Amino acid sequence: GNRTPLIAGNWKMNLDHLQAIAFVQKLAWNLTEAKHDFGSVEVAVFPPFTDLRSVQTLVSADKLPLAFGAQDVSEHVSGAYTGEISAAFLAQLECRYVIIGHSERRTLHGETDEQVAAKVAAALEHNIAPIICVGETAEDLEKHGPSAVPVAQLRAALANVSGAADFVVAYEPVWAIGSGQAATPEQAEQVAAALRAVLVELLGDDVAAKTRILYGGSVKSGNIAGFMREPNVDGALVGGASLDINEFASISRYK
Ligand code: G2H
Repeated sequence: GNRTPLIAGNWKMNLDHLQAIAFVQKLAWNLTEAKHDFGSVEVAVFPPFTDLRSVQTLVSADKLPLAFGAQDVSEHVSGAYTGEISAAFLAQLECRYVIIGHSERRTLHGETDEQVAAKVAAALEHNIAPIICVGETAEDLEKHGPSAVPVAQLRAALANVSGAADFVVAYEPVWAIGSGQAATPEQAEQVAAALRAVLVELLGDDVAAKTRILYGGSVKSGNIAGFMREPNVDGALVGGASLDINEFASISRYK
């Protein structure tokens, strides 16, 4: 297809700002040494909020070919929201992306579909591309089949989106997250195809054709190639394996 694949490293609550600087420098060096073509496979990291200023400074000073973004954003503009981080703040830090609605936010912090939709709108307002996470639990899978819950979550997340919005979708089956038990490429493709059909229906052929759909959940260097062969899978959201420089570089160089 004509979509540039995206390999995204979700660090979760790992690597402090000094570790982040060393990590990003080494990752960029490793990939550059290996002559990675950043134009044909985009590589992005998602550090904790407190690392973003350091990463921004390093990336801009050294002109590193890496993209970066945040792991969450507030749905509010500003005001009395203790502990929250606005999309405007992330835009000032030059975040290209922001992960929204990760299953850990939904499960551990009770984030609702409505909040996800509001966060998506807040990010787009500031020209930050949301990475909208959807996925079913093992129980959902048993009760409703493979794509019903992710499809419903995507519809809800796009409630405030119209026209040619720039965003990414990440399909992350909850049963595959951090479990070592990834979905099969066929399972990922089945749901990714259903999600793309939702994009066609809600936003039209052009948006559906250019929007990247990532697979996430126990992605490693040993299983990435299988996912990337699927026509509707355009990259990966990588958790645990994104914390190892060589492993993450190998995933980025799956070709
Ligand atoms: C899913 C994924 C990254 P992991 O949470 O978002 O993590 O690769 O560790 O399963």
